[in-house]
Amino acid sequence: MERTFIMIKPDAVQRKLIGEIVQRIERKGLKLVGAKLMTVPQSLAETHYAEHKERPFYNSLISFITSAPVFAMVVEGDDAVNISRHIIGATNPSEATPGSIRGDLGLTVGRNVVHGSDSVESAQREIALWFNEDELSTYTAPDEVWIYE
Ligand code: DAT
Ligand code: MG
Repeated sequence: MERTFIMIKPDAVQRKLIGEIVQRIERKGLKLVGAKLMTVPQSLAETHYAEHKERPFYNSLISFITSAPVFAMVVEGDDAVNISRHIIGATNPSEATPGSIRGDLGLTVGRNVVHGSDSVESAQREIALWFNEDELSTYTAPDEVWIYE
């Protein structure tokens, strides 16, 4: 079973969208195995977004992500990385398909509601960065026989 890292960004936490977003993830059939509300330390934000260090939006991205609490999650399911990226939608909400989280809930790229790991390798890196092993739960949910063949 695959795991991915999803983070509800400060804009969506302030807009009281945690429940709406978690509901979409759960209704898809994905399973929460870790979750926490936290204010992001500068060093964690910089490590998380290290690949964007040279981009013009990097400084505003770091100050945004550290400006107010985020809701960090680890989500598990078959093809969880790919499916999560699909339900999150394109990076720019103006291009995100209606029905996706960004397509329905966001308007601008600098306030695009949610983060999701972009590959299995990124997911492994980000999960290890954001969560300790003892913050993650391994369990079987009773509806799984109706979600998986
Ligand atoms: P994603 O979050 O879809 O993986 P990304 O990794 O390319 O997208 O960029 C990380 C975040 O940086 C993105 O969620 C919002 C911000 N960002 C990306 N491109 C941007 C741009 N052109 N202007 C402003 N912010 C941008
Ligand atoms: Mg990315």
